[in-house]
Amino acid sequence: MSRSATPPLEPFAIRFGESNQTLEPPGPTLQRRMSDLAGLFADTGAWERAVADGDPLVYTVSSSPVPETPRELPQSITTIYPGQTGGEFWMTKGHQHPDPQGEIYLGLDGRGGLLLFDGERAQWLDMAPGVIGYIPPGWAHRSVNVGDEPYRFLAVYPGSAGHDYGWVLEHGMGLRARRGASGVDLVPYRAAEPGSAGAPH
Ligand code: S6P
Ligand code: ZN
Repeated sequence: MSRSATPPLEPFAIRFGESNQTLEPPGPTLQRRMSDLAGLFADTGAWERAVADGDPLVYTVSSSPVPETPRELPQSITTIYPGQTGGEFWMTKGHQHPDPQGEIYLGLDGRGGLLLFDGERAQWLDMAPGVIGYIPPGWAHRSVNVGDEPYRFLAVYPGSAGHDYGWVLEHGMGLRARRGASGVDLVPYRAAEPGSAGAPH
């Protein structure tokens, strides 16, 4: 049976797990380490050093069992750990949805930012517990932890939307979020520097 022919789920309740870290019942979970973020931080040398120095866990995504199939409405909790690489705050890879549809993020814990880019315009939304960030169709999105504690949010998105990570590697996100003297400095996007092997990542 093809995925699109899968019948819709039956109704069921989904609850936040302990400390908002998971959804219960749980679905798939993924972990992104520094080595998974090749080509995303502007300072490639700092990124290479961080990979060599323990390859830290940067973020996790814990989903409910609702599948990424047409007409379903999957959800996940992303936890981004605090840190900076080359002065740039730790962040998600960022992606476009190939089938452009809206998405919402609800801030749960910590302090973050939602960076949106439509290929020409960049927007930054401050995220905190209780704030809903709306992602309109066609805007690439990346989340950033700008605090000293884990930043955690719930995402709810259409199951048919898909995920395109190559678009962000090619086009960037319009801005970069760096730690500044008084908090967050949003600076114009520049591509990642070539790596120590001389080739761009
Ligand atoms: C899915 C939604 C989030 C992200 C998650 C990780 O559409 O936007 O669940 O997948 O925050 O970010 P990324 O860019 O690695 O998928
Ligand atoms: Zn998304």
